[in-house]
Amino acid sequence: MRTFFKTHAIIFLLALILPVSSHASTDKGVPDLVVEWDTLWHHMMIDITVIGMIFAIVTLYLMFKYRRRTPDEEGGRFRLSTLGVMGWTLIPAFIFLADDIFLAAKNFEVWQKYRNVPENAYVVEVEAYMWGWDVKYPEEEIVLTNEMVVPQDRPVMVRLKSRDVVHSFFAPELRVKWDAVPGMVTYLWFNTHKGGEYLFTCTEYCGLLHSGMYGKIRIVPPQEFTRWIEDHREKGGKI
Ligand SMILES: [Cu+2]
Repeated sequence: MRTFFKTHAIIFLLALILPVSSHASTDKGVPDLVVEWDTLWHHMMIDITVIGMIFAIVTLYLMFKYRRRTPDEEGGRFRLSTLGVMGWTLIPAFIFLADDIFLAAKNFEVWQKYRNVPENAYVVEVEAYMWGWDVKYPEEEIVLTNEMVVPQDRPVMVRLKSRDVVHSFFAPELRVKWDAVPGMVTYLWFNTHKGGEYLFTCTEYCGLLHSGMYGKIRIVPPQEFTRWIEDHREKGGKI
């Protein structure tokens, strides 16, 4: 029995320690939300799997060991010592609780980064409506519909508004999602390390054409972004 608990402890500790080493942030000290979320997600998956498997194996083992061997067999007297009872109750409860608290703390850490916008963030305003998105560049007087162009290697803050009902801005690959609520200005921010096109979509059911309420985020190199801004400013903003 002692080796059994020892194996428990070792597997459990390994599950807790291993993913920690994969934590990373960008060179400029701006946290990488994609890495942070994924690390937390893997952490939770590993912990749930390891703990779930341990409990499933123990349950199956006990079910097999104490199975009824003949149809008329009656259960015999079997009593655990006080220490045994305490051990079987407190140790599993402690494992669950310790892991829960550990994950909650990790969660809180990621949450802080998620809600604290880096200082040098580029600000874009997004107004949601049934059924589309207006993307505004407050300093440039440029307005796009269902499209956002942002510079690479600079965090982007999105100020969210809604013209009518509750919508929700979701960019799955960038690991960000937040509600756009009428009468409120909410916000989110994301990293732009990798250039390319990313989907953003509405994830709050908002009526008939909710499923068609999506657009793309284009992350382009800084020089290209400056050129793009100048180009559209000359055209009088509206596109
Ligand atoms: Cu919507």
